[in-house]
Amino acid sequence: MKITSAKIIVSCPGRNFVTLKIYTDSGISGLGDATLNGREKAVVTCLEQYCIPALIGKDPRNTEDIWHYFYLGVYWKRGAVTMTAISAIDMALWDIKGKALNTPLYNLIGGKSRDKILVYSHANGKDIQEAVENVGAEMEKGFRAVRLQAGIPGISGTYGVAKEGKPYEPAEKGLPREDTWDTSKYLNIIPGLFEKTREIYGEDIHLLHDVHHRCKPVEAARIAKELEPSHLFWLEDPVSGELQEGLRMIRQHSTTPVAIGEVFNTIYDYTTLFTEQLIDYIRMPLAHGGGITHLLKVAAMASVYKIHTGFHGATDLSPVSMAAALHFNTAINNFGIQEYMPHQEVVNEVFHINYHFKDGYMVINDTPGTGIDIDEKKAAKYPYERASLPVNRKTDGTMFYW
Ligand code: EZ4
Ligand code: CO
Repeated sequence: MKITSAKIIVSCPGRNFVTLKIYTDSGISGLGDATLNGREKAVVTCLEQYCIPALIGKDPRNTEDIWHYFYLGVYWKRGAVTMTAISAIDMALWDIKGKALNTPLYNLIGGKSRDKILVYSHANGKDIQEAVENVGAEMEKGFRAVRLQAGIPGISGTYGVAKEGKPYEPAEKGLPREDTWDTSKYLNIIPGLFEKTREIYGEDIHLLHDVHHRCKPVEAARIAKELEPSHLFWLEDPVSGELQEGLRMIRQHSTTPVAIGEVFNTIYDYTTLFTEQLIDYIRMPLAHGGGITHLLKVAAMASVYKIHTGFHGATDLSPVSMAAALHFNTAINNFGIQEYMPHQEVVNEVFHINYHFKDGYMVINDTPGTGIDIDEKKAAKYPYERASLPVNRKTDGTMFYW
């Protein structure tokens, strides 16, 4: 079998998605998600100019060799743009492999460890009261795990909190919006949010919280410690992962489980975190962390250190990513939980999805490969629109770093 061509489909059904489609001489094609929120066109260029020309003529079944060809062949290893391009290629090749063997992806990587995938949804509100009410709404929908974020009084536009009842969407059209951030105000609010939530709903719901890398180690240790009585499922991205050592202080002070890595892209971002058992969940998704080939290795190493997966699953990952993740989660033993932020209805016009939500879990069909399809005519109806994630300044105007 040989790769004959590849095409990139950029579409904006409500938000931007980049999809790689690889064609072969056997008539089988495969799909990979190449979406990198706010940097979509950089990945398009990387694929178009550098990767696709080198793919033509290769045997698509050689996923391991092709992964290493692109990882090593670039010389400038790693980085979000390069790794997203490699991830998309890898995902598409595993899709082709599954279709060629007429079997769902999960069968190629271990078969079924489970029939359904535990997912968590998002609840947020402009203040504690609204946020707490929205946890109840998610529980009514059947979710058994909910990520909870609340607006912070005195801070305009808290990241992770929807505006005026709209569904939460991290990127906004145009150039980055500038928000204000004040960590001390944030630290004062969050423990009370969870205390109130537990008071109302009890212990029979998993609660998660995302810090979005906003704390220094000592602040993260404080919030993790103060949240201990609320028994979180996890505290996400408590500090930025640029310094893996930064996670040590949190561990020294609290038993709140920690998840990190939605912005990581290789196993080398995790080595200290694994060997010192500084975290409990890996967030690095298939679309940014080197695809199935690399995440299988990351998950295997994590399992040695009793660490589970908890893949990123925000709306800026396309349904192609979600389907691939559900196969992956079906197969591996050390799966923990999957983030599930439902896409807008219009996304289903473009992507024909093969999974559904039921009673707190996702179920994936056993169509061969990843089993997802794209309607290119519909995709063309929604041209790319520039969108950006916000940046933050402290109340005195300084760019917020930590
Ligand atoms: O900020 O997907 O856990 N989920 C998150 C997301 C991310 C966006 C970035 O593109 O933190 O909301
Ligand atoms: Co996050």
